[in-house]
Amino acid sequence: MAVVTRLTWSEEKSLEKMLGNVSLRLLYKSSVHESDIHSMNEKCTHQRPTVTIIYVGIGDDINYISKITGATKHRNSLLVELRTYKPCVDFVSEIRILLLGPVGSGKSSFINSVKSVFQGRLTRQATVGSDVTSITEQYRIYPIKDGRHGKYLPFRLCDSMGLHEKEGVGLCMDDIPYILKGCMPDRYQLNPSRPITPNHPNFIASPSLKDRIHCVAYVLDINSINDLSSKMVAKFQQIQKEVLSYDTACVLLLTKATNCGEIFQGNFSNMDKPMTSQSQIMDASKMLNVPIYNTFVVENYTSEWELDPVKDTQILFVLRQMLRVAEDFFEDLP
Ligand SMILES: Nc1nc2c(ncn2[C@@H]2O[C@H](COP(=O)(O)OP(=O)(O)OP(=O)(O)O)[C@@H](O)[C@H]2O)c(=O)[nH]1
Ligand SMILES: [Mg+2]
Repeated sequence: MAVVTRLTWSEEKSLEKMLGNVSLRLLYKSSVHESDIHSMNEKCTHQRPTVTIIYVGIGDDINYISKITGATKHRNSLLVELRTYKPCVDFVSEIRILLLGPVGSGKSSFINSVKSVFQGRLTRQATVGSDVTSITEQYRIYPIKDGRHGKYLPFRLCDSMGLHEKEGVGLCMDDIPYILKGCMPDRYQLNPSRPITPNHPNFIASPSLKDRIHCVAYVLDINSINDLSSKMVAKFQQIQKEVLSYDTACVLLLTKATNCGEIFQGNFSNMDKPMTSQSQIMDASKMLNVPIYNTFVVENYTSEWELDPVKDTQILFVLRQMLRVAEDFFEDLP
């Protein structure tokens, strides 16, 4: 087969013009030469500067490209909004969001996901894993940095030990009011059977409004909603009463969704494999008594190497909604 370019004469000329009036010569064509990166390298190294042209097919590829382009635009506008975000009241410099949920529901992974989007690369600062008891054993208040050398953004994500249906395992229920009020210091070593006391040397005795939790996110694995034991549901109800008594805003975050992009666009059709459905989301919202408009789905970064604009968009959208819900809390203050 002849080694001739697929570019039309005018495409070739405009490419040459774009590159600074150079003259192009075809060195390698994957349909003629061996179609692997090594043979391409062999043909093209020790040559003058080279240009690689990749043709994408029509159909699925076009849909994929338009999906990624749309998501990238949306992601970038959410990033701009969150980078310039300021709490609506002067007396609170930053919003604190607490993640509460069963062991292994994806709380720490969500924090890593948010941090990653702002860093522009995947970071795994919060320890993540799978065990019957919680992997997270310290109470952590994570700041979010805009880029590796950027400023800190005015919101923090608070990570805690996972809840467990058994007493004496997982986050101690008596710790929750102290966390909500802002008495618990960063890096406090949680003890499932012994709550923090005001005698602890780092106990924050007189927390101000800025130290307290402004929004609680109940985090649940969407695939295990129907497996929640009655004891766990009872624990949630107890926590919700507590949260309500402090007038703290709350949202429900459903993790491990499988088709976030589609859900995000309100597209629940065209599902040829078992995927997260609208009814799963509605069941979870009813079970925890959190309105559907404050119920969000997310697919955290877990084993990926690179960021994905569709995932980024979903993660930033959820974060933006959490901040909006927290702002409603301030509006309601006496
Ligand atoms: N597929 C998938 N896996 C997830 C997602 N989020 C978390 N995981 C996985 O679920 C497991 C638990 O995640 P963690 O982030 O450690 O959960 P956690 O709620 O912090 O758990 P504890 O600290 O033990 O209470 C890990 O193996 C994660 O990789 C998600 O959205 N999708
Ligand atoms: Mg954790």
